[in-house]
Amino acid sequence: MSSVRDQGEGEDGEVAFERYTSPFEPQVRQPAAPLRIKRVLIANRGEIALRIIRACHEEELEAVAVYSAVDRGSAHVRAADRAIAIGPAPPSESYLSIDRLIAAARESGADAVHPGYGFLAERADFAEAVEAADLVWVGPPAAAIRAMGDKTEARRRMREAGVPIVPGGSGPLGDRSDALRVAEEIGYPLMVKAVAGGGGKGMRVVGEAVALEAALDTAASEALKAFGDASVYLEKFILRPRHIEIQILSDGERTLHLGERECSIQRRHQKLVEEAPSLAITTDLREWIGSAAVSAAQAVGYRGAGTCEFLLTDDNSFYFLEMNTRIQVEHPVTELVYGVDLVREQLRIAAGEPMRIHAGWLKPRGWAMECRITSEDPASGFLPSTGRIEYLKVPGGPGVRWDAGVDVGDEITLHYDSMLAKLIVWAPDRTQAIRRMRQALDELVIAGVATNQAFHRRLLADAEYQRGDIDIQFLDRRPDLLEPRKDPGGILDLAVAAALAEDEARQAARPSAAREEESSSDWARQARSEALR
Ligand code: MV4
Repeated sequence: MSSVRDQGEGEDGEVAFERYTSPFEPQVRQPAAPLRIKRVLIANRGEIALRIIRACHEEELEAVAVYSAVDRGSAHVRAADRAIAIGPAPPSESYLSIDRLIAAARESGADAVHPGYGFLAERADFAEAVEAADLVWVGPPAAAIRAMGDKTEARRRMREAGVPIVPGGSGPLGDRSDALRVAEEIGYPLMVKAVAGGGGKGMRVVGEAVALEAALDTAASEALKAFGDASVYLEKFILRPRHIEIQILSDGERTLHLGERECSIQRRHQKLVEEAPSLAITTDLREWIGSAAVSAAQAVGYRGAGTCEFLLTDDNSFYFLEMNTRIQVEHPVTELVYGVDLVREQLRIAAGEPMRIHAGWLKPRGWAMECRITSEDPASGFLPSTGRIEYLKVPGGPGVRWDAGVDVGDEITLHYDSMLAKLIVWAPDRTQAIRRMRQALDELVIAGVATNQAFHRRLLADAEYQRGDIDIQFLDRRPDLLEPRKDPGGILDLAVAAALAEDEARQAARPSAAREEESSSDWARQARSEALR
């Protein structure tokens, strides 16, 4: 079944066999015995809660959902075996409340807790509270979360483990003269970063010495506001790198990597499209960065699924940035090219089972891409939009996966993250994956709330993107992809206004009984403006 020839390439590199749909096949063995956990509480909402519930059911585990007042009718609540109300809409009183989540686990008789991503996923104190309540934590050891959460501590550990880090300071900065001295050593341009940071908060680029003091002040106050810790450190600024991350899995005995994800397509630190593998990575480079990531995980005693983020430059230098000690939003692209269910492996590892994968079997096959569909309107600077999902047509067909936590009738509010769904495709190569994604985006219809769907269509149609000419500044250079086509003369707007006015005049002239209902005239209006985008 899985001889080398079947896997796509013969030993001489010739293509022996082409796969058109999914590479998902038994790279993993079937469970030998029931797991020692039986019932998992999912301390999350939306698509990741649903994703974890599905994995639980495949492992024959019961799934307990939790929900805030506005999530009572959500898909994750309906999919679970049981659901427990944990409070009102504000996250601080529900999905971020350690006490309420532990109480819900107790009440439901759960014996394990999966945090998903976001919310409490990377809070070492939550991991400890779960274990103190005699529950199995489906995540890495609290000590590993803590070590990676402190960026200068992480850098120190990485240096000791021989993992390449960005040249820079060895610890938090002291006073002004200390900062100037370290800065001269590193050279400009450099970056001021928050010790407690991550995800881009409390970060400043400094081009020359005169700008250092102001940058230190703003970074420190931003860091204090965001993390309650004002300490900062310095790093050399890496120009135009790619953002490459490596998926790690460890059962405490063995630590393996499952290759890279290319995450350079982002706007203001929010990833929009991810793919696996990366065009920038050869088989050799994959093993070099992969083994650096394995060393990084081992250096903090990692267990479970995790991701090491790297910056990769044009000359193939790579630098460890940080480790995300959780399952990530973009994990599906790795699942599709490696044929491994990462969430099931997380559950099995947490239950004390060995991983069912082996380094020798792990070889990326084909190409996977993910578009994050958010309720953000490119036409208004990506402002979050709200409303009821009035209509939803989900794309389908071979190699198309739709991971969503929302459904028709759901109200999209401003209480939670704006990601509605992830559209993921797999195809035998990148060109076909792009084609498949474009077709899926053409099939997708979401009405009632503005989304970034049109942005994804512009991006995937772009020649530069198709060539793979990307780095983390790609979208900064291409505002034309972010904003819909501008209509400088306003001709289109005028034409639409004239057509609508004429239409309204005609309807007003009709007998009232024949007049369309209000909602359907809104529909028509929306359809017209969509068509003209
Ligand atoms: C950098 C960098 C360039 N040079 N560090 C952004 C979030 C945080 N994880 C680290 N980040 C960066 N660190 C040095 N020394 C550029 C970024 C960066 C970035 C990194 C990954 C993905 C997107 C990014 C967008 C802007 C800046």
